Amino acid sequence: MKIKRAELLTSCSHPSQFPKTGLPEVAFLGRSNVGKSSLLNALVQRKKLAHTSSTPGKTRLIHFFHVEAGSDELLLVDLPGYGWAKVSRKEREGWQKLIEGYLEGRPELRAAMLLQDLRRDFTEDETLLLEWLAERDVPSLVAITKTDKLKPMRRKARLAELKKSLDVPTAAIIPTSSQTRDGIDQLWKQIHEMIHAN
Ligand SMILES: Nc1nc2c(ncn2[C@@H]2O[C@H](COP(=O)(O)OP(=O)(O)OP(=O)(O)O)[C@@H](O)[C@H]2O)c(=O)[nH]1
Ligand SMILES: [Mg+2]
Repeated sequence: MKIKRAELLTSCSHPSQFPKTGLPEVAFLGRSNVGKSSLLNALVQRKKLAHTSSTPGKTRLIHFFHVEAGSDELLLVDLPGYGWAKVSRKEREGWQKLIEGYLEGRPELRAAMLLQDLRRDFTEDETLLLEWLAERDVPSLVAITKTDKLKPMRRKARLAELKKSLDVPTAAIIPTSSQTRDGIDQLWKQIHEMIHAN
């Protein structure tokens, strides 16, 4: 994929700040530390565009990235991760409101990409989120992250387990690694299809 543009458009702490470009948007959702910001960087071939950290909870605002990839122009939206215990309840509720405010009131949203670490099992957080999206007619896909962390045999077995365990509808389940770029081309293909579906 030829990336012609990848830049931070704006970072928002409140829905009133969300940009009004009218461009199609693809959002990155998932547990803290699952690799959302890293996968976004891998997609746009920029190591440090979205800030990543080994400390969970790095992304606290909604970051909108303006991207031109091949013939597509879109916004990739990096959302704060959920499930991070080390913040106050008040702060956590604030993020939740921000994320829901985005997901509920965003006609530009064409697809939600839910990330899941290959080494962890799906929890209710993921299945409820996928159901919630389906109820609102937001197409979703699951990106399994950090495939480089397991050896090929184990990787294959884990993937099969995860696929089998997920019984909610989603467009695709794609194994990825931000480190080896496993699955990146396939993700772009899915994104392209989703932003052009009506
Ligand atoms: N080995 C490996 N490590 C990864 C991969 N993707 C992310 N990581 C590491 O996982 C940690 C978290 O990555 P982030 O991209 O910051 O995760 P995030 O989901 O954006 O986290 P929050 O912003 O806290 O929600 C970092 O230390 C990354 O280097 C991957 O594909 N392979
Ligand atoms: Mg992040």
